[in-house]
Amino acid sequence: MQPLVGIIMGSKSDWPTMEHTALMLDKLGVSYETRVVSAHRTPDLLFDYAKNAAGRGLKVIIAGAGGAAHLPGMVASQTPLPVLGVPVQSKALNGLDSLLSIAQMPGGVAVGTLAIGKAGATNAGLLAAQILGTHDPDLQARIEDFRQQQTRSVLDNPDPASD
Ligand code: RP5
Repeated sequence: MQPLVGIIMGSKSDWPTMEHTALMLDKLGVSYETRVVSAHRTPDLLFDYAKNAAGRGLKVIIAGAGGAAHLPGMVASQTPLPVLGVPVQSKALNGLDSLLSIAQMPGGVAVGTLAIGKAGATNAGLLAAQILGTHDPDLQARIEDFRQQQTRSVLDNPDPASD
């Protein structure tokens, strides 16, 4: 199936975080591809990937990176597609470095920045699906189902001390 979402990350070590993006897209039935693309170690690949993404049929790019996390911003500078950035939790600074590197874009180049770590990766998948859902009523219905299930699972388990 033609991938609609590109999930990229600065290192294979980001996968335990970014797999939560893939899991959410699986749950919602959205096609995607996954690639390691490093801003610092493979800059030429970054430019190729970003410049060719729209032409290859991708609609949204989700970029996860940690530390000096330039990947989302640099990708956003080279594509008209919406780019969502996931700050990966770093060892040295717990991901605050990643968050600020991704969030503090200069005006004129947009990156939609999510929360640090697993929650951000999960929500990046959800947000990408919601973006695609604006032109896909079936997908929008699946997102509604997901939210209703989530609500039901909270309401059906009101006692935090029970199993
Ligand atoms: C970043 O440096 C990556 O996104 C990763 O979060 C971090 C550490 O990379 P490795 O040294 O584990 O490859 O570019």
